[in-house]
Amino acid sequence: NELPEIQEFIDENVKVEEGKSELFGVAEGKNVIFINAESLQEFVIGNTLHGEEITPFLNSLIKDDDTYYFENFYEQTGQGNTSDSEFLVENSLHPLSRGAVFFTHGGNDYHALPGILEEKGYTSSVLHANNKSFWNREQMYNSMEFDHFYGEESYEVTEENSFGWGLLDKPFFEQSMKYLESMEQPFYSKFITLTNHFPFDMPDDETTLEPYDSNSNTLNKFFPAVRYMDEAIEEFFGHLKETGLYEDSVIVIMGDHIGISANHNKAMAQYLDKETITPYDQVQLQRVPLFIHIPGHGEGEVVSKVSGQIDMKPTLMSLLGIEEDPNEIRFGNDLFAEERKGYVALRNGDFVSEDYISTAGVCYDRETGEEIETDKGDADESAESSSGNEGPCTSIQEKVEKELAYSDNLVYGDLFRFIDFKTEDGDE
Ligand code: GP9
Repeated sequence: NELPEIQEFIDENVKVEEGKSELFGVAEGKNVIFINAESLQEFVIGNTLHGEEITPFLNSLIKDDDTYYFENFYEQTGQGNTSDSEFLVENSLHPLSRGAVFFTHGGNDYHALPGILEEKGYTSSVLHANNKSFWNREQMYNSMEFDHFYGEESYEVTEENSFGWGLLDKPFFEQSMKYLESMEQPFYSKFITLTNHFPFDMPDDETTLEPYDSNSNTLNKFFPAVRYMDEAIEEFFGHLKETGLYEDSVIVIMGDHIGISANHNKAMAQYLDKETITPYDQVQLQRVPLFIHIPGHGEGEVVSKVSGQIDMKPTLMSLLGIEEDPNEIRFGNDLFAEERKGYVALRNGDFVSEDYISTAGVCYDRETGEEIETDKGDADESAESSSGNEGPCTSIQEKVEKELAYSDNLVYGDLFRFIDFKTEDGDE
């Protein structure tokens, strides 16, 4: 039975002296509107193309006192793309190193956010204008105890309002309002956007930013598609304000995974005005935006600490004032807590800590991108370092490997079956 060992690792390395953050309960009883922003990467935020802001609305949101914006927030997905990001958010567990956990372990027991929120009187739903069976969502949403799933058939999709992957995001948000308005409150609703999806094709009459000019058609088209997403989210905020739902809700906007792969590095280097995209840059490009917008809060700021998608579940629980079960298994932290584990493990075994970035076994200074020389085991140093090859990344790397392995074992062994959550079944 590996569970005690996993619990011990979590107590010592993840929960540490976390305590309650000052923001615990600040959004108690509020609705949570979570926008899973398809392929939205951090490098476009605050940036320009042809002298124009790419994301004017999101940029204005950063300046809004009601917004916490996390500028060093990393996506941690594997081959399951969007579904992996959902898995990370709902469970604070890692997706798998191969395949998509939504497909391979959709029938497991989990202790996911929707089920926890249900015990606090929340109704949960997913809204996504795509085929319900894609990524085996139907089964996995049941396992994670979502109450409702509004898929493609819940929307009126016509030739005029769809393109590429299907219903465009603006009519998607507009048509979703009737479901949101009729939902029992408080609710937790996740909106998964679709238009800003590879290959980033857009109808001409919806394009308000000219494409980029490089050898990558994909990167070129990415910018106008991102601009459309920015406009769609702005319109959605407008709908929320018109219906009065805005004041009673916390609105989270999170990029789900990268949109531009390393295959487009030449064009990416051209856009970012770099000679080349180094392995260090590649990790930094795994940053996706995270906005936590709390209307009326007034104390928002730009947060620079290192964070990741695995932190969303404990963060949302804390904001909503939900006490954690003593047996809670999670690999993320409340983003507003003082003490945190201090690193973000990426699915391929790379990691980012406050001071270092490690990729393919090479350790870099996170601020400067300079490679850090490791001790190659000089005779002189053998008294201090018995193992040789030790550098500042070594001890974190060991934790990262353990964390990923423990998370995998929980999923492969369906180990949540064996955990007695005290808050379930009216035990408390
Ligand atoms: C499909 C949408 C996109 O339903 O969620 O998924 P992706 O291909 O990005 O994983």
